Amino acid sequence: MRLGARNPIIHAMPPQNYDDFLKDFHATVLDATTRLREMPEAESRCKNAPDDWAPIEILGHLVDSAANNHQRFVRAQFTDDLVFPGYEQNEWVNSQNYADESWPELIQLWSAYNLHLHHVASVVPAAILTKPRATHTLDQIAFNLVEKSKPATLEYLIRDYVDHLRHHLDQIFAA
Ligand code: NI
Repeated sequence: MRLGARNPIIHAMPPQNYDDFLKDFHATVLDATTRLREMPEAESRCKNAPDDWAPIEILGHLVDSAANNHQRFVRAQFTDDLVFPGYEQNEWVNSQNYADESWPELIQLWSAYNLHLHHVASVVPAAILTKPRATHTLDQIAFNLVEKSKPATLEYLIRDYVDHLRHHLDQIFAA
């Protein structure tokens, strides 16, 4: 479901190489930006059920995800571990009242933030990207969780971020 659902633990990295992954991430952001702009503002505020997020709230959640992961992607470059706090997703969405924000402005923010994260992801040195991190919290904060006993990498975290982003874009466009 939309709120708090987690995918089962997986360990396999997607078969795609990192350069192709980055190209697809960029294309996803540009394509979604176009499609979001085609969605009428009234539709962006429609909920399927009272407890569901409306599309504008899902996009707000993706801005929160971008902001939290921006911190993680940069901080991970100056530390040996991948220990990061999570964030209270529903409280973040509710407290910022995304449902009353301007739809075109939120699309612009989401799009620009993700183009920057694409840039950040493309300039991480390969040695830092693939360095195994024995200590991490990806058993709690990842979308596709990693067992505490298995090492994690920044590359995994970045790919996992985009996986989560696509999961929620699918929800928006399925509405
Ligand atoms: Ni989510």
